[in-house]
Amino acid sequence: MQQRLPRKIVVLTGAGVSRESGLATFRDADGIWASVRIEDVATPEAFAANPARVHAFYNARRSGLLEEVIQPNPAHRALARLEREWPGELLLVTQNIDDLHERAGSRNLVHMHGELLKTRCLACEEVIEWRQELDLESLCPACGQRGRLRVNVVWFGEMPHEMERIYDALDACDLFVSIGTSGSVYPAAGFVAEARAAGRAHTLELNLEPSEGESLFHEKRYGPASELVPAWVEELLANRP
Ligand code: BJW
Repeated sequence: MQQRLPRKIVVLTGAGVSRESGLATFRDADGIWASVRIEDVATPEAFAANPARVHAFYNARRSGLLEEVIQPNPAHRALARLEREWPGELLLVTQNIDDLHERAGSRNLVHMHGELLKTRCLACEEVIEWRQELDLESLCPACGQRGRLRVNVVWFGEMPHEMERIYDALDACDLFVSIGTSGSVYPAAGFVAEARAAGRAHTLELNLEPSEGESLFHEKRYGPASELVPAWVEELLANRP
């Protein structure tokens, strides 16, 4: 495993970590972008042109996420265990908009692409927990305006959340681990280079197959996240100081 024992770890997760919980990835053959066009649902322009279509897309994904059968898998649970038991610092950065990391017990977590179970009011900017459907008449509980709520996710062309906190952690980390992401969407795809740039971080990829940034990782393991992640966490904790 890594050359020296890390103290500060940054873990980046993508859709692959939730695949075995029953949530679709984006770019796999059976992924979301195989049946829906990005430019129809995942840009601010798409929302401006056809908000009803964008609401319908996220309403379906929200109700899917809330189905009883969708639960955290061993990869989510292993990362929560690592946060509880690791004596150093751990920041979990997820590109996922689901809440499976929280349900598994992770707390030091950044949702850089937002959260499906929250809405944001375009009139008053309030971010509110939201588990029901959104439509053109939805009322903002904070300011009382109708039709100004949007799902609190980050679309193409929008700034991901908490970037300063993420880059500070990347610049200081000893170990960067990327799990279940294709490495095709920036800025997340650039995190491995950022973590290496300070000259300190060992970099590890855990994925079903080599990602686009595969050559930038010192170490790579390929297989399902539900197997790779618990095994890696077990190994790391067995060697803890
Ligand atoms: C398994 C598995 C199992 C399967 N076990 N593994 C030209 C060059 C560079 C950049 C740009 C450019 N033109 C435009 C840009 C910027 C643009 C971008 O990156 N475009 C690219 C397409 C080129 N990015 C943006 O616009 C972002 N904002 C931005 O850049 O702001 C400016 C800025 C600059 C610098 C610093 C700071 C800010 C915003 C991006 C928003 C992305 N939004 C989405 C939708 C969110 C809401 C929603 O969910 O609907 O986020 S798109 C979608 O892709 C979603 C995901 O989070 C994201 C990443 O996907 P992910 O997670 O990697 O999924 P997949 O499907 O791609 O991969 C899954 C992987 O899992 C695969 O490898 C499988 O093999 C694996 N897997 N089963 C383990 N069981």
